[in-house]
Amino acid sequence: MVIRELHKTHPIVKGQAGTQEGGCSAALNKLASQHPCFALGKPNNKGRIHLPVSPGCNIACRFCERSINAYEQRPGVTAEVIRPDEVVELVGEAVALAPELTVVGIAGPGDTLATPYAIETFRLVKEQFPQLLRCMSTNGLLLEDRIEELVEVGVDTLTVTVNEVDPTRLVQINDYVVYEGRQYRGIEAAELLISKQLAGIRAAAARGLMIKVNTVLVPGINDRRIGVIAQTVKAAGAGLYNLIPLIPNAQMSRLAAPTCAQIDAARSDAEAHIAVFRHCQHCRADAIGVPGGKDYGDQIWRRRVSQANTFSHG
Ligand code: CLF
Ligand code: SF4
Repeated sequence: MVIRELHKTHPIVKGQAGTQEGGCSAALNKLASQHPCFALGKPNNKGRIHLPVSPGCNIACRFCERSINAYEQRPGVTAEVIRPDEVVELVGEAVALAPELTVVGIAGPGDTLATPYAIETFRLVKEQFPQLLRCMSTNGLLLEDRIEELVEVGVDTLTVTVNEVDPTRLVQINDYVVYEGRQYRGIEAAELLISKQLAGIRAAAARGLMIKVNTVLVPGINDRRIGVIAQTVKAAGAGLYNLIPLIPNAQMSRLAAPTCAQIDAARSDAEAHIAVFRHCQHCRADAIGVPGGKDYGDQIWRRRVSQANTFSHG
């Protein structure tokens, strides 16, 4: 029922069959030409609009530094956080300006499931722009718990960030986890996060969602573990894998970013187990346009600011 409804809206994901290998790769091939972050081989020149509606988070990655500014080009940064009731106008404006847009994504600046706004936003986007793919990025802590709602609001593609599958290493990357009102630290937190992420991937795959896993490549912690991580998430139902090189920030500001050789080696390790996406641009949480190509962010956000000023002085 769910898969049928999804196909009715997006014929390009027709044939997707959850964990079944053949169906999964057929869906991946279709997405490869329509979704900028599922392009295998060359970039496909499609675009995404990120809606920065999710300010909070329920875990603490040691490299995370969420910021409100207009200049940094990295995840976790947005010029402003917007409300779900602002998105229909914004997406309408972006679609009129940018014919390349095929995807509405929500990627922060915090976690999309730590607050209710992403699900609320996808519900509105599904009603008003059914032709656009709906893409959500999450740390996966609440993925299994919220999977039915995600299916209901028509999320098509998911990115789950899994930085380790060994709790003794994840403790070096993750500071704490807050789940059901309780804070977990150390190994207990790492074990909880890993088990919730893998259960979430399995649940999403069983519902026919296409899943990409992102791993932040942290030299000295997980750079030699990418084969095991890729193999584990593939077995759970992920169809695609992407490495995000560490941007040294926050508690990890003294670490070195991975070298090109380390990134290449890690991608090869992953590719032995799962298809690898190679065109990631470490997008801002409010990015609009083609990743690595034409960018409409300035036009859209500046216009909003100038309209707001006109209104307030007006
Ligand atoms: Fe956005 Fe992420 Fe969806 Fe793409 S970005 S939520 S999957 S629509 Fe893409 Fe940007 Fe890399 Fe993300 S290039 S950071 S992988
Ligand atoms: Fe930051 Fe994302 Fe990690 Fe949350 S899940 S702490 S927003 S990097």
